[in-house]
Amino acid sequence: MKRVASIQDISCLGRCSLTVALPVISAMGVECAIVPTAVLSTHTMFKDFTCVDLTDQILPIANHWKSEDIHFDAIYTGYLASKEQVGDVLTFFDEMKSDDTLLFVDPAMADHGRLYPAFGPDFPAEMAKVVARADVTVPNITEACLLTGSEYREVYNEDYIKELLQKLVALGAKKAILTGVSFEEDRLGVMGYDGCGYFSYFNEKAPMSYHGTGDIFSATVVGSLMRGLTLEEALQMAVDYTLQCIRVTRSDPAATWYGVEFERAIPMLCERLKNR
Ligand code: PXL
Repeated sequence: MKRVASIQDISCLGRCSLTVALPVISAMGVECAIVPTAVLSTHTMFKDFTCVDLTDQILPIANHWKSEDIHFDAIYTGYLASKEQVGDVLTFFDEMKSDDTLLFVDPAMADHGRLYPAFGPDFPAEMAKVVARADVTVPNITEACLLTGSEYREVYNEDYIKELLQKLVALGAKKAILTGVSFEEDRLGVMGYDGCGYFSYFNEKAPMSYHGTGDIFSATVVGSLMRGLTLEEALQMAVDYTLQCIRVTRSDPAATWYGVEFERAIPMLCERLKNR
């Protein structure tokens, strides 16, 4: 069985980061070890959330695993708790990455044109150092703009997206995938660039947006890659699964806060992996 180490926070309630990555990756038949970057009572869109930063645990965990000769097929980073943590995450890569370890970086730090509340304006430059190491990175458009110092636009064309992708690869990422891309009113999906060519995949655009769907998308891409799908197949799987999660959640008005009911759509993931 393939083994992934996922480095992101535990938001105790709110279906995001590790409370999504663990069940989704496990359901896909892949082991998911975790390195919690912080423990929060909820994600940071709730007010008055609690947070304990676990920066001081990252390297002790890496050192112990190294002494046990643990091998990871992928290291998948998401929400990091502070800019101080970035250096330790990069050291974690140096310690734990083998030649065949995929570095998958979701620079989860912003959406809808704004940084998440816990981060200051100097955070994106630190996150860019993590993105620079990625084999695959999956920012949304806001994150890509912050990482590359580009102007954020809500209305854009294909040239704008291609330029952002090129800038992400220029940062050092081998392959960049922009999420939340839409060129037609009722279609939403991803566009990617691997340094040579572009690829894209779109499905229906749901009318509502929900918290944590980016984390569901990333976990599904990681799980799919570990199960042997190509990157393009993995992106299709992740777009379709994320949409399915939204479809099964639409009737719940509180879901924007508590995340999508991804649990109810897990059978779809298993069904699509059945014959792999
Ligand atoms: O879904 C991304 C995410 C992860 N972790 C925490 C967050 C967010 C988004 O707001 O606050 C703690």
